[in-house]
Parts: sequence; structure tokens; C-alpha cells
Amino acid sequence: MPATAIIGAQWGDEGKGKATDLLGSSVDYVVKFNGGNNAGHTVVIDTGETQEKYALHLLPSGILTPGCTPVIGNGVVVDLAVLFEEIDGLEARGVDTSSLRVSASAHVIADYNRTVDKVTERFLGSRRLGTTGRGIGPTYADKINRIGIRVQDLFDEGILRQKVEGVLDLKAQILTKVYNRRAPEVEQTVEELLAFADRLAPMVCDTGLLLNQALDRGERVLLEAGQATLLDIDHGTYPFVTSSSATSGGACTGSGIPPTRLEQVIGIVKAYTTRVGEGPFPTELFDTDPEEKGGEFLRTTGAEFGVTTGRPRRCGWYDAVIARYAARVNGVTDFVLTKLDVLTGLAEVPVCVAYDVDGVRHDEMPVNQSDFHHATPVYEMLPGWSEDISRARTWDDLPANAKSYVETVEAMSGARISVVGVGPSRAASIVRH
Ligand code: 2SA
Ligand code: GDP
Ligand code: MG
Repeated sequence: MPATAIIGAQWGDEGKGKATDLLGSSVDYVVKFNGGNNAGHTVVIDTGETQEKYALHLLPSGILTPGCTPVIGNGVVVDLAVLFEEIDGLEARGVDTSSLRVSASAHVIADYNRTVDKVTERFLGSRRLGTTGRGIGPTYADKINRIGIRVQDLFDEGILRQKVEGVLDLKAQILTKVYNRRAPEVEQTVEELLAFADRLAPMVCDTGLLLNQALDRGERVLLEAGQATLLDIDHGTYPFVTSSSATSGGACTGSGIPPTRLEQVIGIVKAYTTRVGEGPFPTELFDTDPEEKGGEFLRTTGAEFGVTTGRPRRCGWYDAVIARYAARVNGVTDFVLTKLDVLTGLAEVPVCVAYDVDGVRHDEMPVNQSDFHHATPVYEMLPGWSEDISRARTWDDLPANAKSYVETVEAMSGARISVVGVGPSRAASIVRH
């Protein structure tokens, strides 16, 4: 049985958590393969009488599906305090987390990584990236610099102390000389990390082996991305990106599942676009009044606020250039178009079909960042609809203009749209293929 990847096709928060949860009941493993607790996935479970809302950061969304084994892969950076806080929070709400597996090769976010993240942003001032401040970038930098601390190091105190001494030798220079901060103590860091070892031990294994053996047995594995294509360290809007591989290639390196076993790549794309943090965003809208039916309307109607930091998300119209790019980079086989319901009530809906860069039309993403910074959208206006679509459950429940919006963006976006989201809950989904 092959594996499936779910990836974000824009700048994140497309609704990957909901899509993963939707597929969760038909898969045996859900794997987080990149990022850490910078991610924020909201999953709404309709119990019939109530709507239970869960905000997940570090745990894969499959943790909410009984019978599905959640896995934190080798490509993830793990803040152990957050991991156990999140586990305790879910257990208190009756969610069984006992099947969670954590890769022995995942890297650990140490306290000094969080400090470096926050002080770097302060230091950069107007050139800051708008990170989540969770220590993600510095932890991946340590990994690439080959001075990172991995989960497996927690089970050999001698090795752990050696590694912490090595990394702090270097960090002390940076923290004290560059940032004028007190250098962290070796013993304090070692103790902080060791404090989690006993509780972590039963969850730790070779997750690459576990997942490949599961695939050999014919079981289904779903790889769930954090962040998104345009935040990917290689394919995103560098330097305004996160520090991990959020695309389908990253699903393989971050899990140990080879590309030949990946059969389906599901791109999650919102019916409009959002971004948090700094960086270029051609279709961004700057109005402040929801009555103008622009950015503020999308923000308030779509509840566009960060799940992790609470930051208001920047909002703009659908960008088909970006969707086509994401389809190409990831090999998207199917798109899930989310939040179509948010567009209800607009007389016309603009869709960006190309960019104008200094008088030249671009149908593809410009490879030079400075061109992308200058890109202004070329819009096509599509007719809107006023009917409430939040209770639509089949394609034919949608009004004609909503159907034609989906079909038109599908034709521009490089892959078929197999599912349409019309509300936050699992049930509010229209399956087309
Ligand atoms: P970092 O902290 O180093 O990963 O930040 C680098 C950039 O990546 C962006 N980023 C995100 N963008 C959208 N959603 C994310 N997760 C949270 C959510 C965000 C939140 O689901 O709402 O709560 O603010 C996420 N994580 C990282 C970040 O904004 C920087 O542009
Ligand atoms: P993720 O990071 O990609 O998992 O997305 P987030 O959870 O950060 O943000 C997506 C938000 O949209 C969440 O609050 C979801 O509950 C919500 N959502 C997902 N799909 C839909 C949809 O089709 N319609 C509406 N109105 N909300 C949705
Ligand atoms: Mg999110």
C-alpha cells in the first residue's frame, strides 16, 4: 500500500489539520515530518450535539483518530516541554495518546534556541522575518551545522553532556559577544533535557523502519506537512520562509519513506490566500473595514488569526500562479479547496491569473525574489453567490456560481480539486472524486 502526503499549497493555514483529520479514519499512521510547535492546526470534531475544537501544534492531527498511530518523524524539531503539555491537555479531554511514536533522530529544541530566535528577531528590527519565536530556525541551523541535540542523545547522559558542552561553547560566543546575553549553563541545559527522558523513552523508536514495515504489510501512511510550499526553505519566498522542507520532497526526507512509495500528494489550498509574518504577498488586501468586502472581510469571516501566536493573518484573493507552482513543486495529484463558504456574499470574486512585473506579464512564479516583490496581480473577475453554502454536502447542493468558481480555479491551478470545504467541521466537506 503506498503512502499519501498532505501539503500546504500557499503560506500555511490552508486547513491541513482538518484535511488530515478527515482522512485519518482511513489510514493507519499519520506522520508529522517537518517543523515543530510553530505549526498550528485547528481540528473541529462534530459529535452530533457539540463541536469539539482542538488546536494542535506539535502532535500530528491523526492523534484525534482512534486506531491511528501518530508519529513524529526525524524531520521534526521537538520542544519536549510543549510535547508533554500537549499530551497532557489531550489526555485531560479524554484523547488516548498512548500510541504516539517519536523518531530517535528528531532534533530537540533547547532553551538557547528559543532565546536566539527571539533576540535575532529583535536584533533584525525592520528586517525581521516575523517568526513564531519558538526556536525553530536556530534548531534547524544547529542540525545543519552538525551541533544539534537529537532525541536519542537524551538516553546517554555522557554523550548528551559532551554535545551540550560543544554547542554551548559556540553559543556562548554568539550570545555573550553578539547579543550581550548571559550564556546558558551546561549543567542546567543537560538537566532540563534529561528531565524528560524517562517519560519520552517508551515512545522513541526508529520511525523510518516502523513506517516502511507498515507499508510492507499493506497499511496506509499519511504524511502531514506543517507550514507550506511558499514557506519551504528551498522552494518558498526565501528568506521569508520557515527553516524546514515543507514540500512533498520533505515528506520523504523527514520520515524515511522513499519517494517511490509516495503515490498521492494532496495539496491543501484556501479559496483565497493568507500569510502570517513578513514577506511578499502579491494579492494582499490592505483595507480595514469588513463592509469593503476585501481583506478585513476575509479576516473576520474566515477567523484568520494564528493558532500558535494569535497574530492576525494577512489576507488576499486566490492566486492561481502560486497554486500552479505548488502543483509543480509537490507533484500535487489532488487539491482540497478549503473555506469556499467564506467567499459567500461577494458580488464578484477576483482571482489572480498572472503577475505584472515592471510591465512584463509572468504566468509562472518569478525565480528572482526581487521580481516577486514587485509583482502586481492580473485579476480575472468571477461572479459571486449569496446563498449560504455551509450546509452543502454534495456538489449539486452548491449554487451555480460557486460551482463555476471551483471549476474555473481548478482549470488554472494545475491539478483537480477533489474536495471542497464549506465549514470547519469534518462533515462540512464535499467530496468530488
Ligand atoms: P518560524 O517560526 O521560524 O517557522 O517562522 C518563519 C516563517 O514561517 C511562518 N510560519 C507560519 N505561517 C503560517 N502558519 C504557521 N503556524 C501558525 C498557525 C502561525 C501562528 O497555524 O497559525 O500562530 O502565528 C506558521 N509557522 C511559521 C512565520 O510566520 C514566518 O513567516
Ligand atoms: P493548517 O495550519 O493548515 O492546519 O490550518 P489552521 O488550522 O491553522 O487554519 C485553518 C482554519 O480554517 C482552522 O480554523 C479550521 O478550523 C478552518 N477551516 C478548515 N477548513 C474550513 C472550511 O472549509 N471552511 C471554514 N469556514 N473553515 C475551515
Ligand atoms: Mg496553521
